[in-house]
Amino acid sequence: MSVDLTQDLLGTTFQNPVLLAAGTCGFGEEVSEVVELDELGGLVTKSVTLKPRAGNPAPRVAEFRAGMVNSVGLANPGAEAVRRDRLPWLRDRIRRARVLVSVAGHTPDEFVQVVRILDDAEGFHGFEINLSCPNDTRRGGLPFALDPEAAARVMEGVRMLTQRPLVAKLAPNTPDFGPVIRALEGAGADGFTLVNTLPGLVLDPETGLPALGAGAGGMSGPAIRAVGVHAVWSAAGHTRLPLLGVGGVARGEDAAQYLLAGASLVQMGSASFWDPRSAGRVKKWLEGYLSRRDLDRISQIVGTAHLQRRSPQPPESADAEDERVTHG
Ligand code: RRO
Repeated sequence: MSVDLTQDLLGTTFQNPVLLAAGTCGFGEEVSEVVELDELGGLVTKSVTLKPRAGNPAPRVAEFRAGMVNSVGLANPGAEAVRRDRLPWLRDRIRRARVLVSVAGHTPDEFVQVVRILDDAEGFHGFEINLSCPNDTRRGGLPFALDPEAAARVMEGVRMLTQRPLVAKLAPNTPDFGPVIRALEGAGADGFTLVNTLPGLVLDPETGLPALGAGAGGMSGPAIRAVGVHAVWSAAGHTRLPLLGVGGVARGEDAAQYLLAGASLVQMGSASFWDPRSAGRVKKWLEGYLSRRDLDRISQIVGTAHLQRRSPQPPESADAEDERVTHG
């Protein structure tokens, strides 16, 4: 039986729900030798700032058993160069995958200026507004996503400039997604990506120094999957706007968790660094998953975990007891 992996959201159709996450595929061209980009649902570019940024000192990534940390420091060529040198490649080479351009800045005005420069260019569908970079401390305070009022100022500014879909990328380290989701929805967001990396530190016990040149960084990979799935699950209780899940998706089973929790799309980051073909495998696994369940459309599973929530019950059988111990 053939199954339908398409997802309709953000004013377009994604041919399947598997995207490459911001910061893991450059502007597409960098990975085009090893990834069949037009087979993906889409990709999100490296975050673009107003001026070029050189980024942080090396090493910029370090692995550990359950994932990796990065502190790239927003290295990118700046908005004018992205418009001139990068978007034309995407316009000419990408037909079926949908492209979101990630936008970052130190101030609401920087986001506005980036969107102003890029908005009428070709080669992309919408913007992912990165309100949650953990490695950009120049603002001196919290990432925008942890300050609902500041986040809303960014969103209001960019909303006034563009008709394109605006997806806000949120931070994982918040006790409650409600306030920031309400603020951003009120300011005109069209959807949410959950989650960016979680602040983390890896030390080298031999040198006593951080493994990353910049010190601390953002943690990603399998270690944050349950954090991301929980974030999507919580966000689904606060909004009916579409959700994009990201964090530790390496296999089809991981993507399925995000979809069941309420994500319409998933993004892959660290896993596609480690194996560029992993996105293709996730897609294939999802097809088999639907067939095994006699379902014909991927949209049928989105958010269904909320319908099936088990009410807590005391164990009645030996099996139930086993289960409780296993998960305890
Ligand atoms: O460039 C980075 O260091 C970076 C960014 Br903009 C981000 O959003 N998340 C991350 O883990 N690293």
